[in-house]
Amino acid sequence: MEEIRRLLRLPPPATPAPAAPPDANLAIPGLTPLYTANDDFYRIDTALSIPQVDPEQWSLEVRGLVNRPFTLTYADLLAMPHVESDITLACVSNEVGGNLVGNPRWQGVPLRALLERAGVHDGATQLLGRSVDGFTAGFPTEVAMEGGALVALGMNGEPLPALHGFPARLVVPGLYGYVSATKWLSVIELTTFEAEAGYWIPRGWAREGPIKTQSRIDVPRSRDSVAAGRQPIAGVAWAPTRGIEMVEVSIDGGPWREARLAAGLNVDTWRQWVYEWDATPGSHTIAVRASDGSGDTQTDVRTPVAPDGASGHHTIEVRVE
Ligand SMILES: Nc1nc2c(c(=O)[nH]1)N[C@H]1C(S)=C(S)[C@@H](COP(=O)(O)O)O[C@H]1N2
Ligand SMILES: [Mo]
Repeated sequence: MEEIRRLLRLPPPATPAPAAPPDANLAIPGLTPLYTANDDFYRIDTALSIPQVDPEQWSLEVRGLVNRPFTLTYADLLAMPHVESDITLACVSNEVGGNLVGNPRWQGVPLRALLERAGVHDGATQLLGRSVDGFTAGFPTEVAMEGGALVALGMNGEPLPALHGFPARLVVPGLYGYVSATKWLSVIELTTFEAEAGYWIPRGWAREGPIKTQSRIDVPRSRDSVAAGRQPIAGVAWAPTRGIEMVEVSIDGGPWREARLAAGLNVDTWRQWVYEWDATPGSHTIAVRASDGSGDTQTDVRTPVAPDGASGHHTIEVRVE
């Protein structure tokens, strides 16, 4: 299957993503890159072996509470106008400071275009994605209608890697993957939340999964030793659909001081940030918090990842020599 995939060419997007502004990338060693490479992108799978889907045998069905159900082949999807967009995807199981988050450039067909073609009934409150492997994930139909959500066929300029859902998956800005990002997608079903719950819901996870505003310190690493003097503290912060407005850093429980934000790509992606610290010898605690476009600032209340995502400030310890 990898042979077939490697020979495929995605069409040039009818709506390309804007080029990243040059000041979206802070050139700081150790800082997370603005775009996450496919090979570095985190993976979450319930399937024990990765589905190997032959795109010639595969199809995508849109059905359920719709006026005009239909089925598309991979060739049909390639022939439709594609949109390119940068969307940060995060896992609900990401611990504060964790790595289960990434920011690729996706390419695909707007989910809304498929729903408009199908004619969704008023009572269809839930859009449930079904995978060839039996996985399901559901989210409010109105989120799909707001636009931004994609049936993604491409990731960073190439067909989706098998590990990330080839030939097609859903990507929905602002929602954790467990309620939205169905890989190896085979059915888009318009239904209700009462009729059927997605895979993770009866296993103790919240029915709705908006991504919480989060920030992470990448530089320095926790328990690093650094030299006294000017030392950048840098990382990324994300609040998909709301955008990041401010990032602040606190040293040893002192006052919150504003970090410098790199330019943003759009409200759906993470933003790099840096704070120039005048490091003095000794042991120090560094904490970060972000404020989003709704004017909300990250709470310092620590909650576990279940049922709806971790909260709290990422905090690290460093030694200054
Ligand atoms: N078919 C299928 N799709 C899935 C999953 C899965 O286990 N199976 N995991 C979901 C979860 S929990 C997340 S966070 C994202 C992760 O996508 P990735 O593996 O490409 O990072 O995919 C979602 N889609
Ligand atoms: Mo996840």
